[in-house]
Amino acid sequence: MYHPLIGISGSVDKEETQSFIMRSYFKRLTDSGAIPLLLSPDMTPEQVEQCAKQLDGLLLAGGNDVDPALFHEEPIPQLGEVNPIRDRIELLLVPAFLRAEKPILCICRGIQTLTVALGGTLYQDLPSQFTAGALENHSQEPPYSTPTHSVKVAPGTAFALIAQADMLQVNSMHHQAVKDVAPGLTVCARSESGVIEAVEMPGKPFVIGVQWHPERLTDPASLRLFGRFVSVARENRC
Ligand SMILES: [Mn+2]
Repeated sequence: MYHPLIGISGSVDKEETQSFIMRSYFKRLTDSGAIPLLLSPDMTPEQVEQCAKQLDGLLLAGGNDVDPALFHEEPIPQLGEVNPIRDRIELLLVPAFLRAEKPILCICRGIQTLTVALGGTLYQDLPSQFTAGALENHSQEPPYSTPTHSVKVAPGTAFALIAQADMLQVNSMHHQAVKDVAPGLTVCARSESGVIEAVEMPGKPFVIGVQWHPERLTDPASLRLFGRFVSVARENRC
């Protein structure tokens, strides 16, 4: 069986000496039948275009905050660490993989990057900016394999077909979240108090972003999310 090649955009440390990825992304992709490859954050636009053509899919992983300048806001005091190297490469990767019609799975920071890349906005910090009702705990302590809040799945979405449930129990390690959904994206899950927890791009074979960390969960819906991503990546190639 063909093992699709999945490019992963990883983290760059503060000192800008290391590119790295949490092993749980590698492990879940490998276990799902893919071959994950960590991408260089220093590629030129031309190199990114070639990646999008030759790889079978893109995973945008978790990490630090997205620079609010990218959605035309001043930083608030509660903004966390940002990284211009990572912001730059991901804002090249998203449109290139979309143009190439390749599947994209966006996790945590990934849903935020996808949103900003397509013209949406973020809450820079949920606890200080999300005022629409009581908040669930979106910043849980380890172990991250334990769900901490529920999400309501929007019926009729591609994600609902994968989730096969009206509600999911998810983990939560984020203080930012999608505020204004980007044009072309649809909300497919929200927390009880209305925080956007998943989006998708209708009309594409697989462009899904989730605010939680399915690579750390072992419930059937999380396994199916990776399974579907990898099978779409394989179908594209074969
Ligand atoms: Mn959450």
